[in-house]
Amino acid sequence: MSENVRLTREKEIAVVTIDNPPVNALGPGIPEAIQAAIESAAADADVRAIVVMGAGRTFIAGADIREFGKIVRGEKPGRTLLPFLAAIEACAKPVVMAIHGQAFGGGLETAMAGHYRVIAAGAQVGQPEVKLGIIPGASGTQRLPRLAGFAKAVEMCAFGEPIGAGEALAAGIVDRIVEGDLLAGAIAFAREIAGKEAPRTSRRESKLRDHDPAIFAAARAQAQKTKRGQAAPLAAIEAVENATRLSFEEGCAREAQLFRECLYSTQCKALIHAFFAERAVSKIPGIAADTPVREIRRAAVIGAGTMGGGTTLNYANAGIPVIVKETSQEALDRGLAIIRKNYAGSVKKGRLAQAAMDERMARITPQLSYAGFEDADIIAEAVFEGMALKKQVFAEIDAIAKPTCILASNTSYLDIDEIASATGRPEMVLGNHFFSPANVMRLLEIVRGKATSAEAIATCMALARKLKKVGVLAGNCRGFIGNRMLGPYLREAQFLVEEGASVAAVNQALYDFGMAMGPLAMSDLAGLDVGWRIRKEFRHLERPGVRQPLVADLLCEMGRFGQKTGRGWSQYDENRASSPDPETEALIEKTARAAGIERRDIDAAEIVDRCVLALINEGAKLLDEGIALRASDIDVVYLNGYAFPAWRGGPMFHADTLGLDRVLARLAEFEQRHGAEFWSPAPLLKRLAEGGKTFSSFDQEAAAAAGG
Ligand code: 3H9
Repeated sequence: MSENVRLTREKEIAVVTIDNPPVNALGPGIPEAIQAAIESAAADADVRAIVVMGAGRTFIAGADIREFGKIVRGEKPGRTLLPFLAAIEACAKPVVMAIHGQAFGGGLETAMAGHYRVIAAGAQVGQPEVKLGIIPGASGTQRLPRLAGFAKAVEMCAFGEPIGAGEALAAGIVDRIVEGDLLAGAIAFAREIAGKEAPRTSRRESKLRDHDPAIFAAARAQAQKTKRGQAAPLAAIEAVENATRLSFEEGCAREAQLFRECLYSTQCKALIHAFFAERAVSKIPGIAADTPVREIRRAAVIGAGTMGGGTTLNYANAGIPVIVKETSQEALDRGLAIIRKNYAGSVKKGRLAQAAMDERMARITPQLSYAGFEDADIIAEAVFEGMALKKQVFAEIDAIAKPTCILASNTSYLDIDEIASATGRPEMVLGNHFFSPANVMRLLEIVRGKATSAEAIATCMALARKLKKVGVLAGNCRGFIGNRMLGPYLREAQFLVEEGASVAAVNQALYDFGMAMGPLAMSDLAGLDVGWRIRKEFRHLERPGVRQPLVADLLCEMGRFGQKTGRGWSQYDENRASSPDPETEALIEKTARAAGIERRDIDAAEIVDRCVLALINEGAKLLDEGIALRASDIDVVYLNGYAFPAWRGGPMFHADTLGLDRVLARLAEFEQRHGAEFWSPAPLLKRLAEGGKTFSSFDQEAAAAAGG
């Protein structure tokens, strides 16, 4: 048949097996080969029904995403899957799709073109295209409402979350769940239906009758809220809604049009970049894919504060027994109460079963001593951010931990090598920097010290996956990748208010850019005392005569730590709703005038450029210094740790979108107006811009040089 599609026989049932690793994507030639196999089986007089399934880990993960960029760049012609799907549906013999792993995107569209679907108990189906900035482009928005009704179809196409086998059965998307051997179950099912008239999804009408307009209005409202700034979810809703008034063929034609509009958008390019960036992070030059990885069976966490508690939750959620240690019973009780409250909240919202909460709580051992630490495979330190304390803790755990135990610090700024110097095993010491709230944010920065072993890094990368995080390797410097870049970003936000922008205007401009919240709102949420403590730690490094933000320290001295004290950059009511704080605004103005800072009107475009270009310029310096391995790693950090808008692809991809020559020109303007100290362009950025290159081309060249 074809290298990637096999046709075999189980007596009167033909079996078509798609074998296109890693995920059976519908790359070039695959749909054609599937169609040829089905047609050949149909032409065989001895065949009564046909089963289609995937080899390996999944059914079909969708269209081949790598092809989209080539189509948009004009390197390949665009193609439609509609004739392929129509041919499956038109098959004279019943076609049973047997789903395991995932039937996603074009995979689910293929499954729905079959006459029946059976599914393995643990499998998922979904139309995740919106996560890539597109919509289902091969009849998904028309077939899904016909099988599952409008409410389910809108939910799946506009928000992209997959559903499990049970939900798919209840919705009418699949016909049977197979427990045990899927192929055997699919063949048994095929024997049952052989000879019966095969239902065609495109001709089903019953579920189309119930089209309450409220479904679409509610979905649009939800998309404006949870997918703010994104075009694809709204296009997906429109495409599904078309099925209320257009024929199947007309609906598909309009869907194809909307699909194309999305495909050629910058948002799609950015989201596809984000997809591959997330998968590139684990490829680390110099660390072979087969580097031995230690299994983390037991963990211990030191500190039950915000980060320690979140880290403890991460381990317990991943099924890893975890000890959490504090220095006083009161702190321990407080930490445990927050953990319990967190789980109870999930139970109340129906996201977690009570039994699962009990199981997770049972994995957590709270205590005041180091008892049991000798059995831990990883010890995660999450004590206050101070070098002296960290070194003391590391010396203590070094004395107790087994030789193979990884010693991880959750420090967000401090020198990993200096921390490691307190131990006799610097090769086992690294940073595991979670982002607050640690049980929610997906980012885990894995910070490599100069002695950290490949094995410790590989183990933490694997651990990140187990904890359902994205692990990104960072070099050792003050703030690593994320927080080092955050420094200039927050600095500019503060300079802008000193120069005359209001706190609300700065927050609003960045919110409108797509950030989950503005920079000063974020500082208020994190707690202004956190930065205050860090500034004190590093005060000796401040250079005399260099401009420093003036107001944050004053707010802290007044006990205004942000949301937790009700006042900070803004003021907060008991429901944490913010409003401008006239006293803070007056303090900013008075302080700025006293320092001789000229006050002026500043528009939103300048606010965004000052903050975002500061971020980008620092990112370029990190790349040049080798702190970040790839520009795309920086994007992954900002998308998963700082809620940078995914549809902009991350700060470095955004810079490429703006054009590095334009970025460079704007940096030069700022340099002239605000001085070279903060605005001299990173040498790498300058080199790339002057060479007509991009951060993406920099990554590609680096990968090629590393042989990847
Ligand atoms: C679509 O279908 C549009 C349609 O409407 C039709 C339009 C005409 N293509 O994630 P993993 C690669 S749009 C190409 O690490 P996991 C991935 O890059 C598509 N490559 O594994 C990685 O490569 P590498 C809609 C793909 O087990 C390797 O496979 N579908 C594709 O954690 C393993 O991936 C989606 O959006 C693809 N479609 O998760 C599904 N998918 O090893 C996207 C994966 O070189 N995929 N790769 O780094 C996923 O959600 C996950 O990959 C999946 C497996 C759950 C399938």
